Parts: sequence; C-alpha cells; structure tokens
Amino acid sequence: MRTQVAIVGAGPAGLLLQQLLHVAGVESVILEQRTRDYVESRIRAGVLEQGTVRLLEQVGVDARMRAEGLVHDGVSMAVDGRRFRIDLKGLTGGDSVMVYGQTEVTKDLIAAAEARGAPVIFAASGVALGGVEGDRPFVTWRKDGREERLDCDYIAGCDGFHGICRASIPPALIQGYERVYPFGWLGILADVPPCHHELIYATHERGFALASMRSASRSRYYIQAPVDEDLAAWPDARIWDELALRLGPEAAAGMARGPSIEKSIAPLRSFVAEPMRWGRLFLAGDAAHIVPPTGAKGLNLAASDVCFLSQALITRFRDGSEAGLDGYSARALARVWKAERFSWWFTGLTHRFPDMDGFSRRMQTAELEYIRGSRAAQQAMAENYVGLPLSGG
Ligand code: FAS
Ligand code: PHB
Repeated sequence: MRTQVAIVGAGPAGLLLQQLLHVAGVESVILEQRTRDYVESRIRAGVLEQGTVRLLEQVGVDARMRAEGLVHDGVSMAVDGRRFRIDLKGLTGGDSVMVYGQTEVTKDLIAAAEARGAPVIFAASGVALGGVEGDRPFVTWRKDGREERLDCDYIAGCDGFHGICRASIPPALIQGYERVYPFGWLGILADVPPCHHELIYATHERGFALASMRSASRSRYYIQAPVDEDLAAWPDARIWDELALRLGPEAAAGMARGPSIEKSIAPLRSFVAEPMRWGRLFLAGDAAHIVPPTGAKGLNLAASDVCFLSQALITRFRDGSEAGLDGYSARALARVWKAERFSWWFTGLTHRFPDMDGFSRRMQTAELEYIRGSRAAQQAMAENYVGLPLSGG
C-alpha cells in the first residue's frame, strides 16, 4: 500500500489533519489502534476555540456543530462562592467559544472521512515506523492476523501522549519539559440541565470545581480530587454535595442532580516535547504536548498543530518547497508554549496545592480579586481563553 502522508492516530489531531489534507488534494491514510466504537465513545474535551471552529468550517465539517453546539460569549469564575463573569465577546472585540463535545467532533470527522473515501484503518495493532531518517518512510502494523505495510512520503504522529511516535524518536534527539500536578480531575457526565447557561470555574478552600455542559440537557462537571482516589469513594451524592459547596450558593440553587452516566478521574500534567519533528516524522497534538484541562486548550492545540502541519505538507506537495516543514516545529511550539503558560497559570490560580502555605493561598486570593476588579486583567484572560491567533506562531 502507498500514500503521501501516513497518519498514526484517529483522535482530533489525526482526523482533522486528514481532512485538511484531503480538501487540498493530498492523500493520507490513518492507522488507529482502537476500534471505531471505542474512539467514538471517549468522553473528553468540551470547548472549541474560534480557530478550531474555523478549521472545521474550512473542511466542511461544521454543520452539526453549528446546529447543536452552544456559542458562549462569556465564562464565570467563583471565588469561595462569590461569582463574577468574564465578558469574552466584549473583551476580545467579538470572539466567543463553542461548547461542543470532542466526542461529537470525532464522530463528525470520522463520518466525513467515510463519506469522502479517506481511509481510516481501525484496530491496527503493533503500529511501527520505519525509514524515518531517509526519504522512503513506512509504517507497519498487524490486522486480522496479517502483517501490513504502508509506504509514504511523510508520517504524522498524532497518537497521543502514550503513543509510539514520540517514543520512536531517539532520546538524544528530543527533550521533554514536564510538570506533574499533585491532584486530578474527577469528572461526571449527567443528563440533567446545566446549573448555569455558561461555564463556571470555581476555586474554594475545599478545592477546584468546574461546571460545564454538552447541551441544554446534558451537564459535564469536574472537581479537583486526589489522582489516586478510588472512584468507589465518590458516589454520585457525594459529588453533587461537593460541587454545590465549591461552585457556591447561586450555582447550587440552580443545580439539577441526577445519575452520572460517566465518571472518571484524569491526571493533570503540563508536558512539551521539543522538537516536534524527526526526519520525515512530524508530531502533532497530545503526541507532542499535554496541558492541564483548566484552560480548555488540549483539543484546540491539536487543531492548531495540524493547521500548521497541513499548510506545510500542502506546500511541499504543491511547490516542492520544504520550508514549511522545516519551520513547522518552531511555529507550532511558539503557540504551544503560550497555551501551556495560560493552562499552567490558570491551574495554579484555581487549585488547592497540598504544600500551599497561608501566604501562597493569599496570593491566589489577591490575584483572583484583582481579576474580579480589573478590565485589563480580564482582557488578558479572555484573549487566551478564546484562543490566541493562529496566524503567527
Ligand atoms: P488523542 O489522545 O485524542 O488521540 C490519539 C489517538 O491515537 C487515539 O485514538 C489513540 O487510540 C491512538 N493511538 C495511540 N497509540 C497508538 C498506536 N500505537 N497506534 C495507533 N493508534 C494509536 N482537553 C480539553 O481541552 N478539555 C478536557 O476536558 C479534556 N479532558 C481530557 C480527559 C482525558 C481522560 C484525556 C486523556 C484528555 C483530555 N483532554 C482534554 C485532552 C484531549 O482532549 C486531547 O487534548 C485531545 O484528545 C488531543 O487530541 P489528539 O492529539 O488527537 O490525541
Ligand atoms: C469540558 O466541558 O469537558 C471542559 C470545559 C472546559 C475545560 C475543561 C473541560 O476547561
């Protein structure tokens, strides 16, 4: 088998990259280790930046998002129960965010691949890379008891944090930068109306909480919890009680309770690998970097990476120029690090750290109260939250 670009991973990065290449006439094949059902059932991100929305429009995969997604012009913060709103639209000259689950984005992109005959090979096990440092790279895998091989011109490593692509790069050629947080997020999904029409990020003596949503009838909530916590210690009633305390009385009054249809704990880390390239292999999305979900940047960084990578690959196949490919890592990392900073800052500002002393807690409170009262501080937050421009780096 042969194609121009072999893509490892059918998450948002791989699927969006395939569509961006497809609409420009560049062929690709995606190799995904999991089944389609598994990929389409994962519950993850919920907020799309304007740039991500525009990319989905660019590849014609925005119809259901437009019909079912929720445009949010603002977001609220609650500090020990006292709430204030950040006017995203007013503070950014008109930008907002789209609340539309990553699960739905994934389903829409897979449906587009199927409709356009763009190959996605699911249940591909033992994916391995070859020839990456030469000019004839290839990927091998096993499926239905057969060994398979795909020859290509370039490989896009879109296989997430635990994938094989970054791990295939010789350690001497790549450098990781990491911060692991001493807590996780316990998330629940419930078919109850959200407690508020916009998201609420809450910081409280007891810890962080987030009230989000997937639709007017489906809520997504998170509370900061020990990362090694046993989910059995968190029956629904305890989670609802904790959310009511941390989100504050206004939210608690509007909070509909119901059975969780999904419950999980995710660890939090900041991580960046440099460079995002090795020979003919280019990393994109979680394969290259991870952010704590506080800033809602993970999925959106995957989108900006593949925006830059698709532009570089399309130029290469159209004009023969490798300038875009040579500049990809630096261009992507320039935007990645800014999102890493915002996510790290927002996490440090709103979470309770075990080793936090009284002074640190008062610094948090002082900064939160400064943001409550400062248009300039809120504007800085708003422009990061809606997403920094895709144009530059
Ligand atoms: P993904 O991890 O989504 O996709 C990688 C794909 O590669 C997967 O389908 C995987 O099966 C496949 N793969 C892995 N190894 C492979 C191999 N060896 N061979 C073939 N395929 C392989 N972000 C937010 O913004 N907000 C959130 O609330 C949020 N919550 C999250 C919760 C969890 C539990 C996790 C893990 C992540 C969360 N994220 C969140 C971040 C998440 O949304 C990612 O940023 C986003 O999925 C990145 O997309 P990809 O880079 O495509 O990676
Ligand atoms: C979500 O709805 O899953 C979500 C929203 C905002 C975040 C993180 C997660 O910052």
